Amino acid sequence: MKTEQALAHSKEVLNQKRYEHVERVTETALRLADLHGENASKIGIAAALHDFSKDMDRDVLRSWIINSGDLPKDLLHYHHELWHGPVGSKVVERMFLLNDPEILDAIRYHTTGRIHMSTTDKIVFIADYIEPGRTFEAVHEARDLAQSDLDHACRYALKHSIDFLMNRKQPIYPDTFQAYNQLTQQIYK
Ligand code: DGI
Ligand code: FE
Ligand code: FE
Repeated sequence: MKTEQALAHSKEVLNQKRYEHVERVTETALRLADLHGENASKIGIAAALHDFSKDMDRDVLRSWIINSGDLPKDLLHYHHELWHGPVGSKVVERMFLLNDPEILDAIRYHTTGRIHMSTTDKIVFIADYIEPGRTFEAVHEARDLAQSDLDHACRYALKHSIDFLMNRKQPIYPDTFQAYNQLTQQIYK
């Protein structure tokens, strides 16, 4: 599969606004890959498919989590916004016979992050956070950091997501804390 084909697949299942977001995330991810000297082919596909399951019905997402052997059931006890990444990785694996763990994991963890994120995970995660359509206050600093250092940028985004959720009295999924802790310890050791 190529990035262009992956985008076409997403276009078929997403509403127009969501698809335009996916296009911007893909462009941003490709630019970051180039900037940081990473091979862009898998990063482009992962970015183009990262929200593939975002418009799926909530009950369908729930049943994928219940029925697919290796998705953690504890997701069901957290915000339903967290479901589309893990389920999306399973859906594209099944639909397109995609079996590359680098691509599937970047899709799976694009919302929460995880401990020891791969470079592909980090680029898709931060591209989703900083794409040009994002307007929240922290985005400016995150954009600057993403130019120079992906670890700093992801740590900054995770910190702001955790702050944001805590201020709204929302729980934090453990993968998000683990990603934040690991990057913080790595950077400030
Ligand atoms: O799918 P997108 O809208 O492009 O972005 P996303 O996949 O990053 O979705 C993020 C939403 O998930 C955001 O509104 C915050 C919410 N959320 C709920 N619980 C958690 C969480 N985000 C993180 N990182 N960790 C959580 O525990
Ligand atoms: Fe998403
Ligand atoms: Fe997204």
